[in-house]
Amino acid sequence: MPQTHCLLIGAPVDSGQHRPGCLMGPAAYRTAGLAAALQALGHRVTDLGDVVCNPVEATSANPAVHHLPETLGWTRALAEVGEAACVQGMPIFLGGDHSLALGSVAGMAAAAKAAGRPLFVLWLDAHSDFHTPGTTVSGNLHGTPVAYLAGRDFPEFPPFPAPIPPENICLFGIRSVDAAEHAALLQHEIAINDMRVLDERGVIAPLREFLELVEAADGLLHVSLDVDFLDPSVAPAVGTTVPGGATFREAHLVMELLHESRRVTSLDLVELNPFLDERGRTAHLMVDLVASLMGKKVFDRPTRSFRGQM
Ligand code: B3U
Ligand code: MN
Ligand code: MN
Repeated sequence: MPQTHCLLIGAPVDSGQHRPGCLMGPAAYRTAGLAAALQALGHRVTDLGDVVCNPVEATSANPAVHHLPETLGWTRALAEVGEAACVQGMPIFLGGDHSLALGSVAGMAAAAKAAGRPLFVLWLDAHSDFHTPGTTVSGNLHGTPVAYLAGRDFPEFPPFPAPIPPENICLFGIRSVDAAEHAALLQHEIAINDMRVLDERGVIAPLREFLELVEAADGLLHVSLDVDFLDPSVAPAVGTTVPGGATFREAHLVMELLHESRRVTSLDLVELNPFLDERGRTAHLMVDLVASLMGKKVFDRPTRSFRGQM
């Protein structure tokens, strides 16, 4: 099994929403043993520590938008750290709320552009996060990163380095979409695997379809895993719980399929709020999911499927 150099990037971002606690996320992942879990799988781990945010003075035309200077500061800092890290190995961003992906994906897009490779994004989330700073009603910028990476209108932000074509974006697990996001999504050819689709087709077929596109294009794949992708019964430590999410087993299966694809080049772990956790169970589940993504399995079968061996 080829070893990966995993670069842990602490992103204690709390400014993309109102409920305090996500800034404790990086410490919770470290406490739950993320580095040891990766090392046990044979990977090399470098913990780059926590990134520091220098706010950038700015205002938004939308008065609902809050903490814009902090979010701009995180976006810039995380894009820089991420772009530098991905030439050494696989950046794993330890969030922090989902606004951190404004920076993490910008860094990956800049690196992909420099390498002349197409970037694909898999968004595992209850929400579509497709607001712009102009359309958000809550003013919570954690609801905006997919729109930013798709190249929508973000006048307050640096231009996205290389907007990601809609067919390279896959939303997976969504079940909460605001009216403005819904209208905008209909204008884009983004694959929308909402829970209705996953209930009917399961997780395997839609995910394989997307992974085949990545493979055919020899693409890089960024995975953004929001805790609320999971059902709140298995992952309670999140501010915006939405019932009807992925089960424990579905989530592991997604991670195992991603591992088998050998395509994942960067990862966000977002929205964990350890203050809302029950004896660390959500943090531990997230660490276990990363382990599945990085090759942990019950039986180490050499082939993609079991069929050939039966
Ligand atoms: N779409 C809503 C809710 C939301 C988005 N992302 C999260 N919640 N976690 C909003 O506020 O933009
Ligand atoms: Mn999200
Ligand atoms: Mn979400």
